[in-house]
Amino acid sequence: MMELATAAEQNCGITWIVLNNQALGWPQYIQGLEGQATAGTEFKVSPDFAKLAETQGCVGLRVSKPEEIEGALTRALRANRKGRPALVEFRIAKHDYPAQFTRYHQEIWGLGLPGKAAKRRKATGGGG
Ligand SMILES: Cc1ncc(C[n+]2csc(CCOP(=O)(O)OP(=O)(O)O)c2C)c(N)n1
Ligand SMILES: [Mg+2]
Repeated sequence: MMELATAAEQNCGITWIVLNNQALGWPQYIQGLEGQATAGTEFKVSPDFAKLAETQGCVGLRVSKPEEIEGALTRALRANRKGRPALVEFRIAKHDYPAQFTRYHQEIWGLGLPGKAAKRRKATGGGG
């Protein structure tokens, strides 16, 4: 996170996009696919990234609805043009994966299919 202050110090015209789903979404998705408990992958508390950016001299913005996207990006780019870095935090859905994503895990990784995943884990020494 200290790069925020450095970027402000150096007047960098850059924007960070943070996609915050308050989860380690992919691992949680795999836990679900494997019928495991979804342990340690979901967080009730996460930093307010926009505020965090503000405290370090950057412009911090938060997007919670699609109609806020354009305004936030316009503001971020306007700040960038003046040499002020910006961070835009998008609050996004936890799992928004297409059906092909499940097929990929099943066919390539053997996840969610009894026996197959365990065999693969043994062969490769893990995953992720
Ligand atoms: C350097 C490294 N460490 C650990 C992992 C294992 N890993 C894969 S996805 C993931 C969690 C990613 O969480 P996030 O960035 O919030 O993305 P999301 O899955 O929610 O889209 C982890 C720890 C990895 N791929 N690379
Ligand atoms: Mg995440």
